[in-house]
Amino acid sequence: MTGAWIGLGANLGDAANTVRAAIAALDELPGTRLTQASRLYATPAWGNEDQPPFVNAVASVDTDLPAVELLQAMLALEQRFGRVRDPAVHWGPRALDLDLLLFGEQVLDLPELKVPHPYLHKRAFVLVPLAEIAADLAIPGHGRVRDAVMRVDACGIAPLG
Ligand code: PH2
Ligand code: MG
Ligand code: MG
Repeated sequence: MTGAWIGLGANLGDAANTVRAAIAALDELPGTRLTQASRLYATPAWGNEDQPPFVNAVASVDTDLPAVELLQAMLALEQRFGRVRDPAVHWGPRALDLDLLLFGEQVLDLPELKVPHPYLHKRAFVLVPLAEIAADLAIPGHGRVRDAVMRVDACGIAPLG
């Protein structure tokens, strides 16, 4: 059994409802139990800024799945919630994005999966919800979440009212 941390994001369609439903769906994955979920946050688009704001959240699960199988199950969930990938647009708008942020204390560098997520420590839209539920959590190579969140610009990020 491994404790894993998953970032959720959406900025197409009814993003808040999609993120809520996706959090619930994590609990239905094989061998997997939802353990915690942050509130939902409205966040300005980061990286590719020319798109609508996002709804973001972070959840944790306990899972019997190996990391790559959990990732595959997450990608299948994205599709179920209407994700269409446009290879021409990097970091473009999406109906649902599920990112595997941390998988226990494992460090993985596979073609299809890097853990910790390579941008985790740079993204306020992940660190703010993560700090809400796991401020003491260590990010391998980057210290604790509570310290990492102080180093990013959280301007414009607010819990959904
Ligand atoms: N996801 C991205 C790129 N930019 N910005 C916000 N606010 N939230 C996201 O989830 C997000 C983003 C690529 O996955
Ligand atoms: Mg992402
Ligand atoms: Mg993704």
